[in-house]
Amino acid sequence: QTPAAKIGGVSLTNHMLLAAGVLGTTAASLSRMLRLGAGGVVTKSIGPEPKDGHHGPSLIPVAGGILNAMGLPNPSKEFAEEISPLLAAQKPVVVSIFGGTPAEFAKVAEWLPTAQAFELNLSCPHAEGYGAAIGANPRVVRECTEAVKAFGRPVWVKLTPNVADIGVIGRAAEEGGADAIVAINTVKAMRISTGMRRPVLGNKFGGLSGTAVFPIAVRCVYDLYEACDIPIIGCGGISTADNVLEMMMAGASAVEIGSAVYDNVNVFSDIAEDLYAADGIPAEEIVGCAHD
Ligand code: RRO
Repeated sequence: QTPAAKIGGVSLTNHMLLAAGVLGTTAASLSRMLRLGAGGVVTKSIGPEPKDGHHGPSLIPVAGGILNAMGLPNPSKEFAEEISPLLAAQKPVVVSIFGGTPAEFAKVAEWLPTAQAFELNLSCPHAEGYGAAIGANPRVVRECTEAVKAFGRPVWVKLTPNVADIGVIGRAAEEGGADAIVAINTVKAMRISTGMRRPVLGNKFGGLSGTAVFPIAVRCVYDLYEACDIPIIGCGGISTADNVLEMMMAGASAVEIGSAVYDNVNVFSDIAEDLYAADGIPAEEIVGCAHD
């Protein structure tokens, strides 16, 4: 049994969404992940102008995960148009958007009048002028949230772990009217090639995802559950049903899965088999129970 769940204003077919950025760059791949068992999907982030991204190498496997500095590559308005049939079909598709100012966030939101919900990317660790560069400022987080909330759709705000107190940023999103918080985006990180004597990534540093960051994500969700009164969606290194339960115990009402999809495209249905065995999970008893 895979219970449907309404989280942060979005009706999901189960508690697990595809995280932004991973296999979310085309309408076809988003549809495929829904067919393969994702309870919802989040698109690759759409920005106010087309962007090529950083020069390579832009994604490398490291112990316990993946290090990336893609550089927010996206075709901007063209991608908004590409996914509009999917949105019109009322699929559980959350549209990730980014900008450098509240006005730029609003510009992108305006292209997507049929979006089920927006996920504001205020958390990419290697995006000058975007992402964590502005997502560490509570005032900016509140203003960007307000600017998109004005379109009358549910707004989720994805946060960076690369701040001193993630609860402060979560509260700023909540004050701006956010319907949910997503935590976490990738952890700022780098590797150096000892043979080449230079950083491996073309951008020098990037963001770490995968099982290595799971304990960081659990801590962030735990902190946010104490600080905020809106639903939290846990993200970061989840690859098993037990990881999903642990995230829920920290305070997550749902989760997003990214890196694990690279290893196993059936990860959603595989986890669902364990998570919903017998009578499913009593989510209302589990969420936040580690705080009791
Ligand atoms: O495109 C990227 O390089 C990227 C983004 Br937008 C993000 O939010 N997080 C990340 O690790 N990479």
